Amino acid sequence: MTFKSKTMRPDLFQSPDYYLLDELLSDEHKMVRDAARAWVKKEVSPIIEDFAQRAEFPKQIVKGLGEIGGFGPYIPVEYGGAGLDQISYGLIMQEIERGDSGVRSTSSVQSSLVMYPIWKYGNEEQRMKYLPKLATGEMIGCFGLTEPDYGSNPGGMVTNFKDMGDHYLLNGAKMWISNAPFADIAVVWAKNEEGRIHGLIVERGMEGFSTPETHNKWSLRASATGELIFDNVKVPKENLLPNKSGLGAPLGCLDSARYGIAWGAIGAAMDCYDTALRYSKERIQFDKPIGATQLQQKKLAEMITEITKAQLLTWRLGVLRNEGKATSAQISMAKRNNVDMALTIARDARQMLGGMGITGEYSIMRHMMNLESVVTYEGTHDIHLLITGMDVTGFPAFK
Ligand code: TGC
Ligand code: FAD
Repeated sequence: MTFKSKTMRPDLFQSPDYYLLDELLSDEHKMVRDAARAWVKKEVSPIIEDFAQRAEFPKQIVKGLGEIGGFGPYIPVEYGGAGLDQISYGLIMQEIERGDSGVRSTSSVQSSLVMYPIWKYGNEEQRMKYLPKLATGEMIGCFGLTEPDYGSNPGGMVTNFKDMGDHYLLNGAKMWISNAPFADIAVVWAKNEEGRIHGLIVERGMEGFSTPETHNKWSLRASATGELIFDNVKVPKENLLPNKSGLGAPLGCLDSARYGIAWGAIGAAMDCYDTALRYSKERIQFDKPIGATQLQQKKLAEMITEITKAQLLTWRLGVLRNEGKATSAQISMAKRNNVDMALTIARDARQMLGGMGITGEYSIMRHMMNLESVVTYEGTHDIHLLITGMDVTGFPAFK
């Protein structure tokens, strides 16, 4: 289906590269990034505002997301992934989120929260059964960690399973789950009878498993969010992920997703900056472009400074990830810094457009509202600060 936006302007995006970061990228990085950028311009920008306004996920982009490496960019080719390095993965997330954080959410969940645990913690049968279909988007997954009473503190979860001899019996509920309403499978974290956390693959159609949609969101409207409800669900024993258990298992997936979000947030920030910069040169007030005023230049100068700092931070983190040296705390710092940076830029950019900034004709207000979820999920802004605090002092201040 071709769908032309009734509201949004043509996508004129030009990527800022103030410190010539392109010189640090390989030809492959640039090729992957440019392909993702071209795809977003053609397939996401023209339709996304209307889908967000209608609070609908644009299902028609799923196949294309798979083709640009948006599903499992770093998963080995033998399992259907793109076999790319961590910088290519980050650049793909940057470009997708430049289009919309909700679309990047779908990509993050599928790649880092569904494919990653099946690849890392699953057995060979599970890898071969699920990964190739997830890589193309033929199958969509979701990740159930958060519960109504356990968000920042997932270790307290009450969702549980009992060993019934020939199957496991799963009970409990998950909340705020991206992709839940249409996912074919869910990677669900639950406690066994000893209170140890394990990952289980739950498939749509299993009796007692339902996924009601969460409505009335003002943020991530083009991404579907829902609950996962387990009412005596019989899960086959072969669906347990055998190779890692404990809270460290889901948190390990979050490391990969949070890293992608650190790059993604730069994309949203670049789009807001680029839009505000163009507008400031065209909009005339008091007989001159608003970009010729000191107050608006201050905003733009601070935006490009913060984007450049975030680009450098994140590129270095990508190098450390490629070398297997990045720590969870380093990832937390980048996620926290970059999302906060993007949110501040979105708010300033929106003001620079005056009244036009609140309309769907420009992407800024949608980015701004989306980023209110991004600053909350995958660990809130404050939780990531506490992770950094714990890392530098050695004292956990959560409890
Ligand atoms: P704590 O005692 O510190 O740790 C428990 C075990 O986990 C290990 N660990 C990690 N392992 C891998 N990666 C990490 N980032 C890890 N952080 C900790 C740790 O070493 C320990 O291992 P072991 O072997 O000693 O048992 O755990 P805690 O209960 O004190 O909690 C720590 C805290 C608060 C940092 C953690 O729970 C946390 O990160 N909370 C935030 C929750 C969160 O981020 N939820 C995200 C849900 S998924 C989501 O939002 C998807 S949005 C998707 C989208 O649309 O993009
Ligand atoms: P709470 O944990 O109740 O936090 C409330 C406030 O208290 C926050 O400001 C927090 O920073 C603060 N706080 C908490 N503990 C402390 C402390 N010790 N010290 C100081 N301050 C503290 N989860 C999934 O499992 N899968 C998904 O796919 C998923 N997708 C999501 C999609 C959206 C759109 C949203 C909004 C959320 C999603 N989440 C998902 C859930 C998300 O990870 C949680 O919302 C997040 O971890 C915060 O949990 P909470 O909402 O329960 O807030």
